[in-house]
Amino acid sequence: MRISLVQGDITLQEVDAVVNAANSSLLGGGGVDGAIHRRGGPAILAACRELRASRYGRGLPTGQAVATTAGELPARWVIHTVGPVHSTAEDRSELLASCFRESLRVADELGAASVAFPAVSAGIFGWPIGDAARIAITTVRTSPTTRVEDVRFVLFGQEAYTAFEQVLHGEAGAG
Ligand code: AR6
Repeated sequence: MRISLVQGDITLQEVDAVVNAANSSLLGGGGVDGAIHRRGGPAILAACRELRASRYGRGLPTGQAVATTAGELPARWVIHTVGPVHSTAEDRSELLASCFRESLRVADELGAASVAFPAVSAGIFGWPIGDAARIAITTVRTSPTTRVEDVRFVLFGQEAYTAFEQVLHGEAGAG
């Protein structure tokens, strides 16, 4: 598996699957979620509403992942995952790691060979970027997934890009 970093907008990535940093409602929000629904069009929201009506009446639990169409995005699927809100009272790293593992498991089920991830939980959900980068990269590196060949982290700004670069290339001080 090849892991690469891109600075830019995840909605423009030509990959099999784009991962969305969603919330449990699956009905949209700000950040990456807002951008994906805006650019992907109403088919994504329609598919999310169906998932709420069928499998996830109480919402998608934190740490889990589920796929829908990618609508008008240049991808085949959107994999929605729900990151944990950052907490100083409690270590929620395992839930954040689960987002990456579960997204890759869903990608594997779909037969997606290329997957683009955002820095899940590192925006509105308040996760410190260095920590988010360490958990994201470590989890993907140690994931037992078989068919995903290309994992691309798409980072919005220079700070996020640098944090991921430091972890990927093993430099100290990414925290
Ligand atoms: N492409 C790539 N990265 C982006 C983009 C984009 N278009 N837009 C933002 N980022 P966030 P979260 C970065 O807030 O922290 C929503 O309301 C952003 O700079 O999107 O998991 C959901 O509905 C940050 O580094 O996700 C949830 O309620 C990273 O993506 C909640 O926000 C993640 O920021 C989820 O919060």
